[in-house]
Amino acid sequence: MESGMSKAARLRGRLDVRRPALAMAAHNPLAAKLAAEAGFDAVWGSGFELSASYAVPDASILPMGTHLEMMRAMGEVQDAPVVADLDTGFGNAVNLAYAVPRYAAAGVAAVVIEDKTFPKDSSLRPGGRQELVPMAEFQGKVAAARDLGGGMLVVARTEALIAGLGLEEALRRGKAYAEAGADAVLVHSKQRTPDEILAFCRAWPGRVPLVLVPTSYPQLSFADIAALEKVGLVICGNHAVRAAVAAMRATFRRILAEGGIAGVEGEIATVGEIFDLQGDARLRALERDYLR
Ligand code: SPV
Ligand code: MG
Repeated sequence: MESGMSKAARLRGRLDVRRPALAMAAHNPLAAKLAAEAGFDAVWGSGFELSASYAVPDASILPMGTHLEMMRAMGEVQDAPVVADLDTGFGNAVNLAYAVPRYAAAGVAAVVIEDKTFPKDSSLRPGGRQELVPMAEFQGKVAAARDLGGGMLVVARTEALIAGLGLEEALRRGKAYAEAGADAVLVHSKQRTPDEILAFCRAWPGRVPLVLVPTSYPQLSFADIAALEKVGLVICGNHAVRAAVAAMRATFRRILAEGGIAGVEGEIATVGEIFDLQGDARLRALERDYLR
């Protein structure tokens, strides 16, 4: 299996602002495998998706170990680099200093940390609590992740636009985080149009590539983003869990409404497809080679 460091190097080489890498969110290893199979360059180890899969809010409710083990499992079943969403880093810079080597040991290629206070609230939640730590404090977190991350990419995420602090503050923070050693800067927005993000991208001096999560402004296509020549990675932030919820809801309701499972048979994955995704070919090879 390819090491996390090798995946980190591959992802680093893929942060091409003329042809940004594309990451798909995942909440379990099966979703990660499907994202890689579809052709995404990376898997987004989304805190929102993982929280949703436990049916709890994305508000620092799940412990680090739950997220860490999921990142390890996602990396074990497929080859795309895992970009782990560490939220605020599970506390202050000291907490982060203990967390980061564990993510490196789990085979993660990149960590994303955000400049909100711990415990965090979901960026997209209407009326959510969006408070930021002082810029210098977050620079310390970036430095800790860079120094102790064993070669993982460090993506510093500013929530200045989410917190309503405006373009100048978002740019000030983004630049400060790049100076502190971030490999890329994620800038998030929950505006329904891309105007705010486009203004940020155009003003960005380009010292390191940007990362976007266009959930709120889906009208901005990958081609539009590439044309900016500032963005190295685009993250589809929650499309695995939303697709899964829509498909399960429709299937479950239909089975009850139709009084049986025959109607959905042609519309859901076959049992054979699931065997394939479980790695049945490897199981057969192991049986052949070792079962006596
Ligand atoms: C996530 O997917 O967990 C993210 C992106 O951090 S967002 O939910 O839009 O904040
Ligand atoms: Mg998150």
